[in-house]
Order: sequence, then C-alpha cells, then structure tokens
Amino acid sequence: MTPTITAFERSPDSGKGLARDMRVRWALEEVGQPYDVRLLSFKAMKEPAHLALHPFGQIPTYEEGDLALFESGAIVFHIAERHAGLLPDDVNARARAITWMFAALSTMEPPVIDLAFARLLERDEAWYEQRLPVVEERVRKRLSELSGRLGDAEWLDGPFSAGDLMMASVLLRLKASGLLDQYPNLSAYVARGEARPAYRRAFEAQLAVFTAASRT
Ligand code: GTB
Repeated sequence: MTPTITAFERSPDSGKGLARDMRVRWALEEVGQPYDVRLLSFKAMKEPAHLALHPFGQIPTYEEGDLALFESGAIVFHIAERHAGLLPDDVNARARAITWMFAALSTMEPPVIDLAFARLLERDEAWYEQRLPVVEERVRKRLSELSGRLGDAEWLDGPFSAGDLMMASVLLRLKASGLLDQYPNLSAYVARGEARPAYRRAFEAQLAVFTAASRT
C-alpha cells in the first residue's frame, strides 16, 4: 500500500528542505518506498479533517491503510522498522541506532529550534542581543559534544542508519547560522548525508512543490 504523507503547500523555507516532511521523504527514499503527498495550506492544517490526523495541526503526517501517524520521529521509526536499510539487524546495534534517533530529537533538536525561533521571532525584542549568545552557546555545547563523539567516523555508529538520517536532518537546520562550520567533521557529516542519492531525490521532490507553488 502506498503511504500518503502531508507537507506544506508553500513551505516558508522556500524549498530549502528544512520542514520536517523532508526527513520522512528521505527515509522513504532510502528504503525505496514510493509515496504520495497531500499538500496543505496553513489554514487546512488547523481544520478538523487534518486535526483528526494530527492533534497539533502540523505536518508531517503519515497514512498507510488503517494506520495514521504524526511526529516525524515516530514516522521515520515506523518506516525503518517496516523496511530493510535504516536499522541494523543486530539487536544491540539496532538499539544504539534508535538511541541516536532519540538523541537527535530530544537532545540536539531543542536548542537548534530555540536558536531558529530566536532569530526568526525575537529579533525586535529589547533583550534579543543579550539572549542570542546564550542560545548559541547551548547549541555550540551540543555540537562540540557530538563532534567529539563522531571524531573521524563516517556515521555515528557503523553504517548509515535512521539515527544518522535524523541527526543530519536536525543539523541541517544550522547550516545558515554558520555554527556548523566551526565543527568541520560535523559539516562533512551533514554533507555526506546530503550527498546520498535518497536525500537528493527527497530534496528535489520537496523543491518541486515549492517551485510549482511559486508559479501560482
Ligand atoms: N515534533 C513535530 C515533528 O517532528 O513532526 C514537529 C512538527 C512541526 O513543527 N511541524 C511544522 C508545522 O507544521 C513544520 S516543520 N508548523 C505549522 C504549525 O505549527 O502551525 C517546522 C519548520 C517550519 C518552517 C521551517 N522553515 O521555514 O525553515 C523549518 C521547519
């Protein structure tokens, strides 16, 4: 059965692939699972039909037969469990890959998002200049720790896994900030993720949506 995911009709990132449907598209491409996309306006995301799928009125969602999921982490995990290629067979290695997924979402992503929100929404606040370095420092701390753990390795724990897909997806949000450039091994790690054919296909697909929307 072909799953259907939801994505922005017109992504506010102008097709840079930063919205969270991108990680779901990437996972589906990695495992070779074709998918359909239902595009939503901000208004439609808050209407009952979508709220029945996503209690917070957000994208992405994932529908496959009777199953409806929200939360990009849960969706990527589901895809990785159902298909070969994103989680190792060895039980311990699999548990470690899942640990990296959680680390990406619950340890790395919060300060990254805090920084993105600060830059986007708090710029005009009187306290912005004081708060920004604090927020940046929280991100730097995590980057430094992650950089130390990755070292010269290609991926976080053996072959590329859903843990790397999630971690690289989170780090991509930092590209424009310049913070990632201070950690060459992390920049190279993200670049390796972006160079994967599955990532390229996912990126082109979401960009095509934005390009088409820009013509209307
Ligand atoms: N924890 C949820 C998940 O991982 O699925 C978070 C989902 C989420 O934040 N979805 C966002 C959304 O639907 C889109 S991805 N927002 C609309 C709303 O809440 O009303 C977040 C996002 C938005 C914009 C950019 N950007 O412009 O760069 C990047 C990421």
